[in-house]
Amino acid sequence: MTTTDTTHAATGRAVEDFRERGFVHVPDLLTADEVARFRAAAEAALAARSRTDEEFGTRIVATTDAWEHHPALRELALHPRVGALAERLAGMPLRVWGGEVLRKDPGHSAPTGWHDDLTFALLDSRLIFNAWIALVDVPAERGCLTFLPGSHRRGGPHRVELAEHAADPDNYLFSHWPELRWSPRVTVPLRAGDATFHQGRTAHYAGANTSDEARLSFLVTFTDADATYRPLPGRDPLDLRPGQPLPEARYPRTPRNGNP
Ligand SMILES: O=C(O)CCC(=O)C(=O)O
Repeated sequence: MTTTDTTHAATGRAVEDFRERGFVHVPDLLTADEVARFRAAAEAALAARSRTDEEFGTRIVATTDAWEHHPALRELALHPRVGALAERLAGMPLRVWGGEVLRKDPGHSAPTGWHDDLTFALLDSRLIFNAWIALVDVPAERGCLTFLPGSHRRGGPHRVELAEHAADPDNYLFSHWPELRWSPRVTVPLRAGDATFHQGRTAHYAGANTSDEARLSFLVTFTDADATYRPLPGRDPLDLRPGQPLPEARYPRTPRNGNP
């Protein structure tokens, strides 16, 4: 399998989709060999240490800081092909802010409710976004992501308080921005090795896994290089001061693969 030519992909529709629609589907981001290797690393990382999300009710099984503890997953989070594409989509210098394995088990999962990632982001940033990389085929019934195109451009506050989400986890976006309920929804099934990139303000959702195989993905979170730490009420997990720039040693600039 050939991988996406990031130069080609990111100079045309991909950049436009990411900026105008708030998300983009990138086929063949990883080769088949890479998928096999990173999938094995992802399974090993989950077996070593994982937790099941009960807070948001998604029952996603996730790692904690996997990209910092597992060399192969660090390689994926800092993959030059992924980083170069991310910078072209963003049009600005970036840092890697996180890299985690996510698994939704068949028969024991729930939908990931409608949300935007900014609500939970521990950053003041010009741009924060996720690359959701499929490590197995993820058709709709396995719980791929669904987006509201253009929702990142909605008016109103840039982000709402975390308490709004806590008060009404599945509906807080629609309560605050009622027009979103009537937006077209775009569901993006992924083949193993494909990815979607979505902005932190883009409303999205994922279905439960109703298939008979696990949904396995790797999530890389990027932020603009000048972002600063911003704890949220009741959530201040990092050894950083509010307003502190992100330390390069822990949150490195995205490597690039030679693309200008
Ligand atoms: O994988 C999921 O179900 C949710 C992922 C998500 O919300 C995200 O990548 O921002």
